[in-house]
Amino acid sequence: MDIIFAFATAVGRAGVSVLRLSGQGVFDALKPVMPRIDGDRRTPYLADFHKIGGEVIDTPLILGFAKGASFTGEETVELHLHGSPAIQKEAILILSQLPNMRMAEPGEFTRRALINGRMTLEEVEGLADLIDAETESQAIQARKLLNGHLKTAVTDWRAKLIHAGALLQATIDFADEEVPVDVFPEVSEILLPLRAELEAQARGVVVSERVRSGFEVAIIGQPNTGKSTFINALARRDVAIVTDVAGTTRDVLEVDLDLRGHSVRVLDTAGIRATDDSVEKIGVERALDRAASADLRIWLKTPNDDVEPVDMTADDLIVTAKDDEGVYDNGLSGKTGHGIDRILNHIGTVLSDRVSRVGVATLERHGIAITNAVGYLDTALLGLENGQEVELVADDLRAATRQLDQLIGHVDVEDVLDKVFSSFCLGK
Ligand SMILES: Nc1nc2c(ncn2[C@@H]2O[C@H](COP(=O)(O)OP(=O)(O)OP(=O)(O)O)[C@@H](O)[C@H]2O)c(=O)[nH]1
Ligand SMILES: [Mg+2]
Repeated sequence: MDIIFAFATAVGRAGVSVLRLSGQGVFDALKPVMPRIDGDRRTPYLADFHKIGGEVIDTPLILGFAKGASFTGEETVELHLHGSPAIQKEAILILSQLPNMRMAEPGEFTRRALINGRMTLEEVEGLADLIDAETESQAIQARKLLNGHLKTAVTDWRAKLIHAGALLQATIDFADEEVPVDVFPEVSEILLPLRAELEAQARGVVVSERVRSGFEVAIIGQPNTGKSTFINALARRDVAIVTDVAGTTRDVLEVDLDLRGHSVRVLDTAGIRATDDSVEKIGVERALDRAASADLRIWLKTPNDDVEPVDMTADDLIVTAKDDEGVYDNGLSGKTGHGIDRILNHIGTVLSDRVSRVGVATLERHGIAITNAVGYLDTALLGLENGQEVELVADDLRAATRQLDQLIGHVDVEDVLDKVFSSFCLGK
């Protein structure tokens, strides 16, 4: 296998920049450009790095890892170079000229870690998610995967399915004997709670997608209620045009914020009213659409405006707009900042509550497999109820087990791998 190399740190100006090389024989392979390189010596040391037959470009700190003791499981070297774009370019050029060495593909180090049994598929997915994480809730979710919570749960679910299957099998095996045993109540007693648990997990996946992509919070209300002023206050910059002309905002404007540890996309929308202006009309339609599909709505209401602009849910907020003096308990003033903290706290609480419902399954792939498993369980339960042949019911349980197996990488791993690794950054 080739020796692969890539920067493990972001490329660009920095104090230090770490170049990682992995592959059998990497220490010897580096000798032509680093004569003083010294195997997998435990302690870090300095050694000159020079062009082939040319001058020294840098004297990096060297960390050597023996086979079986590195991230990839292969012999690995880390060169801690100065974080200069010029040195980074030169280093890559020099290494590319050495035999059996090439730049790593995105995710290739992790792929090798998986091949060499240093990581499980679940850990790989968790790592990909963790590297992408920008907010606290995204990181918490990723660490669940990385720490093997899903695997523990799947092992438990599998055991239940296998237990139920064994009970059914017993009725097949002892069918000829005189003792008729009715195992069906016991089997449903195992399967029904399992079904409920799996369904909850599948619902959690939908939320976890939102954790990753960002929750949408729509600001809505009649024209001129201060929606754009409010989003500007949240963003602390002039995102939206503010004028005293009713109907200023037409397009939906989006601002991405890290709100109390959650990734949130706040939407400023056109003021909702009946209008003959064709452009404004489109804006109002967009406002209604986006408000309906948002995770949360904040309605900026004036005291004489009583018509709900869209269907509001229990978590949505109704605030009294332009309450500069702080007269109302639910008041908001984008001008003075009154009420903003209360609104942010509310959004934070609602989202934290939703995030807490995310289970151990967090990726779309998990949701699909679990939903499929629930489908097989439903068929099995229906079969039991209708006195279907026990063999057929047992088949459904096995099919459900196979779906769950996919979660922890027992089957179809290759399909998943390409998708996972393509999302990795270079050098991981
Ligand atoms: N006193 C006071 N005036 C405000 C407040 N928020 C906005 N305004 C004023 O109200 C007018 C409309 O503000 P916008 O923020 O453009 O209102 P909007 O809801 O985005 O309006 P449309 O985009 O037309 O729907 C402007 O003149 C703002 O200066 C507030 O909290 N207090
Ligand atoms: Mg506006």
